[in-house]
Amino acid sequence: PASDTFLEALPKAELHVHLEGTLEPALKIILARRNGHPLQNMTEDEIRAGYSFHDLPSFLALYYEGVDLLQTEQDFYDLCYAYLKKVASQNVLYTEMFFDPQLHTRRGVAFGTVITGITRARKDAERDFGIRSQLVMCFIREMSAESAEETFTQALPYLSDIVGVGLDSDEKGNPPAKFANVFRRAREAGLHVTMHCDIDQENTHEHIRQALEDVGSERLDHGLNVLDRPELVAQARERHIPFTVCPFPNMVIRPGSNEKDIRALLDAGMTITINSDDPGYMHSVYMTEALKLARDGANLTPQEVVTISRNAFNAAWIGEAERQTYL
Ligand code: ES4
Ligand code: ZN
Repeated sequence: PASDTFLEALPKAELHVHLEGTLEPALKIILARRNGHPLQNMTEDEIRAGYSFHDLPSFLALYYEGVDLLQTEQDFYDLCYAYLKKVASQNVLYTEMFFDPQLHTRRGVAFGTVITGITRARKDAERDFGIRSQLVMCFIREMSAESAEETFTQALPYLSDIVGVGLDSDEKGNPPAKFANVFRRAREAGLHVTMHCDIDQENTHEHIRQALEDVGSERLDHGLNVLDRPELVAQARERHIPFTVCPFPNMVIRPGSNEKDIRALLDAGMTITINSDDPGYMHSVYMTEALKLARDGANLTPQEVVTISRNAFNAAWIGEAERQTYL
């Protein structure tokens, strides 16, 4: 239909995608062959058949299995280059990509291997497809605060390649305040700060409050549970906090969310963006498909879709001169 041409052609920015979550089954097989991993004997369909999740822990189990296939600098290059090539074809002009260095360093892959491969892919993809990208380093919230601190120290030689820090993985029992010191260090080093406040987590309202009031989060990744608390809604509105909404995991983890929550966020005056999250594990729902899910779920008008897409360029961690080239 004509409206899908509209979504395809729309200039887009993505603010919530986990690079390791863009690993498609086809690339998994290539990496498994390259690195002598038993998964090399599976077909893409067999790999996909194992992809069912119903909550954050069951998703993370899948995601962590895939992460182990990434070994060499070339592996990280191929992962990042494939994602950027794919979304450039969807008219994504700019993307801020999360990566999870601790999932690699804890199994013996050097921090430098990870970031060097990714950075080289970013440069090549910009040259080849014109797509601009930046990196947001996430801390793994079920790992210790000390591990996050060590990771930040490892990142110091590479800070010019990192625009911000985030917080992801298992939220249960792991509030933002656990990482207050490392986020303070990151802010002092001039990095931006965001964090996941995932869907329907234990103590979610306290986590959102801490993110906004105690650890200086400039955005909320997911953050849907803000809707349960008028005082959090008011704070997010006053501070113009952008929400990175991800329609695919919404649909799986909180059925009806795209119908109800997206509209409720808009009605409450929240600034929302639409994003893919982990497209390799989510039926290859990249930006165009994520926008379709949001539009069809919440009955967004074309004007609302345009506004939401512009929100992402406005919320992007880029200079004003670059922003003007997109708007
Ligand atoms: C994630 Cl959706 C989501 N939430 C928390 N951690 C993650 N890591 C990758 N995707
Ligand atoms: Zn996420």
